[in-house]
Amino acid sequence: MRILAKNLKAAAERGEKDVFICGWIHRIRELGAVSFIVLRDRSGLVQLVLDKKCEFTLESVIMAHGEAALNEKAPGGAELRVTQLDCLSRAAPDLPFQVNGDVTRTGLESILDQRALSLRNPAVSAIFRVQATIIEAFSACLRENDFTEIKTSKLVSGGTEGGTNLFAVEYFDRKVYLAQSPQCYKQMLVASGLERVFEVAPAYRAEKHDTPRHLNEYVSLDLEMGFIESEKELIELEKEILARIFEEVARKNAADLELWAKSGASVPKAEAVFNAPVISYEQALGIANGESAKKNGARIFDINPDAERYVCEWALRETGVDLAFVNEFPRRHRPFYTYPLDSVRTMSFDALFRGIEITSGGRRQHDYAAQLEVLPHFGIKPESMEDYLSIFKYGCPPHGGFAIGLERLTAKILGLSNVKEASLFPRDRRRVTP
Ligand code: AMO
Repeated sequence: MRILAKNLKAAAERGEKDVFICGWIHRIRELGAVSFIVLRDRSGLVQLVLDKKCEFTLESVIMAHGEAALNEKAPGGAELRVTQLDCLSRAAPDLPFQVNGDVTRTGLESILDQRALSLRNPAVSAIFRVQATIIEAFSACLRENDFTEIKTSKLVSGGTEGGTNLFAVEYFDRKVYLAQSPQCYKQMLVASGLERVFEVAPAYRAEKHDTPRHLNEYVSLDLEMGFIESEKELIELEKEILARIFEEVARKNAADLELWAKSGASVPKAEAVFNAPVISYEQALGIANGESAKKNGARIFDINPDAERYVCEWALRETGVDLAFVNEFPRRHRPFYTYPLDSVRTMSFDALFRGIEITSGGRRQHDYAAQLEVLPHFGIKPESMEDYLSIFKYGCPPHGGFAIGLERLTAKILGLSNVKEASLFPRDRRRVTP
């Protein structure tokens, strides 16, 4: 039976004489009459020793039989002394991407243009193993808290997060749009009686700018829950979720974090997450201006990317974790569905992690009359949102929720400099392939 690279050492310790292993040729080194082949499979790298020249090209898919032997110098502490080597699929010799190279020295465009090959690089695939753990931990934590997983349509009739950034889609004889978020649907499903829901799905933003923090299609980790009084309960829930995600990544992805160690890959400890500061928008502005003044920086009037960075630097210094929750955003900065705290402030929050906003959320307006009154101030005609509004008309509990950007969280855990690296097939203004 086929064994994986990571299990070869155990096979060697058991003295197994006929081991069978399959994978891609990652590297070949010839030393006199002996070839050392590094084979790569989904579990990692392993050394094969062949007592002749290797006639196959890099990235060919091979199948090897042989004897497992301990060797401290080999990756993983063992090697396979090959008795039979077969090629399952021969790779053309003109590889357009150096799969076994150092991707931190490779240009982003080349990594993305050659996605099918760049994903074979262990550091690149590590990004998506970490991402899978994030999704799994997010979902597991919510299921344990009695949330129901939902999947909502991505074809919608209008915007939710500020009307302009929408991709139009031809839909038979009319125009519809790609959903900017599942906002209205998740609220509807709370009101439907499910009470607690979560969704992991793509969200679309037709933003024209090209920045290291924006994608036109990103994965949103969304949740919504009924019967809350304020955003503070949501912040506590997000701390629980983040602590769980970090714990699981530390446990399951230690080797993947190691591959990005030079970029600063790490996860905060759970205790640190629970101690992360919660500060108001006004306090955050004060902190950001204080930090900016120390560096002779410009005055900051809003929680912009500079402010996000400064607040995280401050949080790291003060509490040992570069995570902070900023609440009580002014009305003018939040969408129509946000619940007011008073005439100026709202029960909303952002989570800032390692210098970037990873989450937005808050309590929602659930009062029908109040929501009707607010809509025109956002340039929205109530008639255009009848389905959504009917949830408030016919009995909706106080509720709220938030969304975490998957790629931003992944990038910040691993120390990636551009969020596109954390998207399998990123979409930006120019890129729609591969
Ligand atoms: P918001 O628009 O702030 O809120 O998005 C929530 C989180 O999603 C991520 N994000 C993005 N990531 C990459 N590229 C983008 N263009 C992009 N836009 C957003 C960020 C951000 O913090 N409906 C609300 C959430 C809620 O209140 O429940 C919403 O979508 O990490």
